[in-house]
Amino acid sequence: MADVLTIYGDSISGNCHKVRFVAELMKIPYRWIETSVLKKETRTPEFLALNPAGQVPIVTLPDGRVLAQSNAIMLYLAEGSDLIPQDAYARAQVVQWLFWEQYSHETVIAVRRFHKHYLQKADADIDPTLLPRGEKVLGLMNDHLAQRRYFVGERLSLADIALVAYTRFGHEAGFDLAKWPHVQTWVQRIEANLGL
Ligand SMILES: N[C@@H](CCC(=O)N[C@@H](CS)C(=O)NCC(=O)O)C(=O)O
Repeated sequence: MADVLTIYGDSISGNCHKVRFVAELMKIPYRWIETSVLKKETRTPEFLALNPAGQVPIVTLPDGRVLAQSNAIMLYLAEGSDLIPQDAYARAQVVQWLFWEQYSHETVIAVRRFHKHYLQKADADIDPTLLPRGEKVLGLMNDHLAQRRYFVGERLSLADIALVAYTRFGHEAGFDLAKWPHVQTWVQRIEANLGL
């Protein structure tokens, strides 16, 4: 057992970046154990004993307890901070975006990025629905951000961190963010907030 938070993460994974971003914003000391998906390090018996789902990120707490799912980990680490609004409605709006990110955004942008950029597949060999679905996702975000600086309220929240994790790599998924200028400006703003 370590005496600090341990993050098992893959450096190429936006889901894993989310956890690191929040640990750093919260100034939580942590150690990072690089766990490569491409090298199948999420499939070893040791890793599967920690997360039977065979996915990163996971964290182990100093007392040995394990937590999986990037957005659940962010919620745990950010508990009590301004990254989670106190107002019940605003807080639920953040959670609304976290669910949308996992169901509608990550499953499109992150998946297309993985196939195009990391598996180096030709466009013709990638699920053809991902491109129009990604354009729809980015269009929805662009509309939302037209009059707003952040996804919820007037300040950085977990909604922005979850959504920026893969949006900032949109070009690697084949999406030129210049087509969605409010998204592009917001990505720059959130990256500045995160010190990137
Ligand atoms: N919903 C999960 C998704 C985790 C996920 O898809 N992790 C990928 C890396 S980004 C992974 O470990 N893939 C290996 C696999 O599924 O076999 C989360 O948000 O943490």
